[in-house]
Amino acid sequence: MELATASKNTTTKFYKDAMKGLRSNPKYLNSKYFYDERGDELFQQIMRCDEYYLTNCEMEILKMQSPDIASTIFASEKNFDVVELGAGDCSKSIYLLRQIFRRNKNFTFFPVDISTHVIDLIEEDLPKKVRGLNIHGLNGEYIEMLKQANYISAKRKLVLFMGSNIGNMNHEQSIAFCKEVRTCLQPGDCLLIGFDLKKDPQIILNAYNDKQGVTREFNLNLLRRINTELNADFVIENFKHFPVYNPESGECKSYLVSMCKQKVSIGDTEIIEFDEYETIHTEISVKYSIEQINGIAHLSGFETIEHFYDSKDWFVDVLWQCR
Ligand code: AVJ
Repeated sequence: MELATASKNTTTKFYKDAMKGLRSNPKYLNSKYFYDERGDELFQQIMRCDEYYLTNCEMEILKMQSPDIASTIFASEKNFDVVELGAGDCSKSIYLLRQIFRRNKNFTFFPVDISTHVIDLIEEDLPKKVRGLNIHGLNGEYIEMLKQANYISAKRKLVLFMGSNIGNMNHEQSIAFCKEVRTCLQPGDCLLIGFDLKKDPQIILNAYNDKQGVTREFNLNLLRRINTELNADFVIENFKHFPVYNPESGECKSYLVSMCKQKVSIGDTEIIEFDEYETIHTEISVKYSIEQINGIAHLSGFETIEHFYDSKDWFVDVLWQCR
């Protein structure tokens, strides 16, 4: 009974958000809705694409430098719980979790994810990989679930926000978000954030336009999801996946371009009209300079403790501490 109500509410929020975006000019859809079961699967596939360097870079950082990262954190704080925002499959964070577990067996790991499916997988899988680890999965929005973790446990917190998930916010949103995270934390608490760095613009563009077309499928899947969950009739073939990267702003934006004049019906009552070549903006993935990253730390009330880079200097995990 409770489950049925919950899933109905999600659909309603999805409907409202989708309608708001599609009625706007220019049209947009929120990228958090990419991640239904098929979307999770496609993102897993993206992470295995040669062009999608982000995962490999951050994996290298966590594999090689987790002992350093853990020691740096333990230098100031010994008894904390770990909250991972957008935990995904934990394939990177597991290296750090193992190092933390070696130093303190009593902490609780709170993986947070927007996808129920992902949380179920973690709760089943992770105990097999780190035996004895306390896990408490939280399915929902980042800030709400961070508050939930604080409500469940009064311990000091290490918050992980990896994988360049922060890239899905524009500059203002990312500052507002870091400030909000800060208000949920106490002086001394830590935050480890993964930022994708500015680099050869072609390398960045290719990462969002892989040859196999997985990212294309991922982008188009959003329309498929609207078709099934919101009873719409998007003709998928009428839309083109089109990413652009602006090396000045560091913004990589993905669009779905309507390749003809068309009408789409959503639910029982709504009709959305598209002109030929009208766009739907579906995702932003921001790339940063170190100066910009340090600026965000300062503006949102954190002190920079250390930068952990991959060997190509393409990606950075920064450790911040609450002032
Ligand atoms: C999971 C948000 C980090 O923006 O790079 C990958 C999602 N979109 N390819 C990113 C994504 C298209 C990804 N993040």
